[in-house]
Amino acid sequence: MLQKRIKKILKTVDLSSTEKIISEKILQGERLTIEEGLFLYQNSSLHFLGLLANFVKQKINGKKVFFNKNFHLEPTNICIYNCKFCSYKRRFGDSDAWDYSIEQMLELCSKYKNTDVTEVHITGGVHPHYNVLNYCTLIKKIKQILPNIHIKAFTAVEIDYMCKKARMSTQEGLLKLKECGLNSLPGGGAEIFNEEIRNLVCDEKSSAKLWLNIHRTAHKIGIPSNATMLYGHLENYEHRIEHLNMLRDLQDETKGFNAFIPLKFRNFNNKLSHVPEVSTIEDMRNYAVSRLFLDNIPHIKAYWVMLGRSHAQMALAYGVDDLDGTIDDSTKIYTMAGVAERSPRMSSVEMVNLIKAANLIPVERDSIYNELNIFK
Ligand code: V47
Ligand code: SF4
Repeated sequence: MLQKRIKKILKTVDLSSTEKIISEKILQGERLTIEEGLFLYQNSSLHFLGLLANFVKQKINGKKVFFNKNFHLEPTNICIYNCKFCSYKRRFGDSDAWDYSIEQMLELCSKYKNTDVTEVHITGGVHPHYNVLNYCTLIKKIKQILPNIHIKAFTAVEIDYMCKKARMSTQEGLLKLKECGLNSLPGGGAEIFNEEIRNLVCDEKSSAKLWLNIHRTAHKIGIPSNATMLYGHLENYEHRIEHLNMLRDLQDETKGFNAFIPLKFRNFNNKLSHVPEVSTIEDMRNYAVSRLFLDNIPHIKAYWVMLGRSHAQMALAYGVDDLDGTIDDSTKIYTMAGVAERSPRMSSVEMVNLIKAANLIPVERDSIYNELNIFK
């Protein structure tokens, strides 16, 4: 039905021969090549991309749009690295640095006892003093306070450092963390995989190969994860497609990614502040190409804290089926990078209304996309 409707609409539009081939492939469920992905980035209109991306999104997830009830825990903003896009990192002794003790973090978590929050997202700077065993203690104690909470914690970059610090292999470290209560990995730290651009924007942090290997290892031992791409800084479309292709290849191998989250570079108060932020049209085109190219990742997430509420809502027409969570004003990464949302927090009623206003069906999910509440 939907396929027929899209075909009809496409007949009314003046398409190039490549656009005709690509749209036919998408309607038939065939995989796009790197060249076709690049073509979409370089040549296609927002309207064309939106039509196709929305088709794919509806084929995979129908009219459902997912969110969860979550909060973030950011143990520290002290970090050994100096990523040029980062507005968050501080040094020991800086007046706005924080470095919570385990007791302080547990106190923050205690606020969520007897609430319906289902996930804690833990990530922060790469602190020079802490290893896998320190973080194991933290997550074990969180599970004592919040026994049913899903712990989505530590980017591959943090995992890389904490394992090396404990003189463990990545597999040993991840197994230990899993044993202590780690349930999944967030997608951060991927930035952009292209070596040349990665060296320009974050030369010190774990390489693309290491990032991919850590996620590969996690998936193989039963820890699912997300993937991200930081876009809109020094990269070009070829770099973006290269990045998406590396994720698609790994997903073919492991099937361990739940969601892909494009992260728009925000330019406040960092070493790339001279780089203008990309337009909203570019954001929407990027969501749509991601949905079309990543045919094996089930969910495309618009992280509303990074994008703003109304733009996240708009992204629902360009292939996005997930808005992340309620957050409860618990993250500073994007407020420090200059986004308008100063105290990011959305009640589930606000989330439901925002999704319903787009004529879609809000679904509260858990962290691995089991459906908890459908708001018809
Ligand atoms: O890796 C840092 C990005 C990431 C800036 O997995 C910036 O569900 C834009 O990965 N402008 C961390 N981006 C956040 C992250 C994330 C967020 C929400 C959900 C999930 C998930 C993952 O934030 C970093 C980096 O790529 N970042 N600084 C900046 N100025
Ligand atoms: Fe450190 Fe992460 Fe900032 Fe890079 S992006 S400097 S790893 S806190």
